[in-house]
Amino acid sequence: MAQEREKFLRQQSCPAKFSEVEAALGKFVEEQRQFQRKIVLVTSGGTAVPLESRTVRFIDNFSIGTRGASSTEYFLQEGYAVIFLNRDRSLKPFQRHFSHQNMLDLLHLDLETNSTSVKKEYESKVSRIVQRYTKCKEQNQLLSIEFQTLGEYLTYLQACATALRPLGSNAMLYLAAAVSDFYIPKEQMPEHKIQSSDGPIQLSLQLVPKMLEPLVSEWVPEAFTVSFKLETDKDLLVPKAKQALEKYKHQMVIANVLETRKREVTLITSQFSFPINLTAEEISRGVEIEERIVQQLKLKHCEFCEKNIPQ
Ligand code: 9Z3
Repeated sequence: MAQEREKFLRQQSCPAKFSEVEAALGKFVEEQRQFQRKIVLVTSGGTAVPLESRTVRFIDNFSIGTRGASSTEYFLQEGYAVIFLNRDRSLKPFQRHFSHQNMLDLLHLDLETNSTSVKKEYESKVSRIVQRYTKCKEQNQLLSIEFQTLGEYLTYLQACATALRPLGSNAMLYLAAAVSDFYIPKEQMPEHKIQSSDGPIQLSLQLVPKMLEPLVSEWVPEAFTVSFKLETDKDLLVPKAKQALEKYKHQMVIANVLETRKREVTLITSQFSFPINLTAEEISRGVEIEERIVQQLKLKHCEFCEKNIPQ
């Protein structure tokens, strides 16, 4: 198993910006340690699996990174520094509130002076978001790292986890990215674009080695690690989540079903199962389930730190 994992990681080409990212990570972690801030690594979005070396096509998944981007905002609000390892073109913290389309709806044009301003009814919401964003920038609380492919994601995941190691129990990992279970090994991948004139294609995908195992046992063993379990069959969800917890021996699995993930999740540890459900009224008021998740995690992480004095 360990050999397979190492082979897989070795096979991945080093992301173009790897050295730059590694240096930024080291600097960020050191700065946050000086401020005695806890750091959470939030992973977010889907991982693309290339079909060709010079990639035109890839296999992707549904995730647009709502969970990761919104959780990041709530972690920042709770005083954490955040390393946001996210898929390119997925949702970003703060920016997500201003999609291209709703930007125009937010603005009022004064025809006399030809100037624009935020419409009255949106003023308080917009200023709240801008205030939080400004505070997080001023305090240098957020480091964003982008990936596109599965290989880039796993390479950066290892680098981020390793950089967090000196923090001991003050580090949290919140693994919300939707990680592909299947990939095409380099030696089986055509270099050039697959030609449709060659007829239908048959793909043979290999299993991606599970990186949660070395992450928990080697890369960052003292951290508070939270993974997500996603299923479409709700009867499988809790047993699978418990299985993952037993297998990888980390601190928590957050179980969610694809269709209901924005209103229902269950936090599962070796001691308890804690459901979080939003009511229809809360949803209509714009409450986000990530706010509740982050509140619970902050408490659990504090208890964890008290039991495991950081270095
Ligand atoms: C999740 O389960 C996330 O909650 C979602 C968030 C991807 C559903 P969105 O980006 O969705 O807000 O649209 N993430 C983890 C999914 C995953 O790949 N889990 C693996 C598994 O279930 C284990 S690490 O086997």
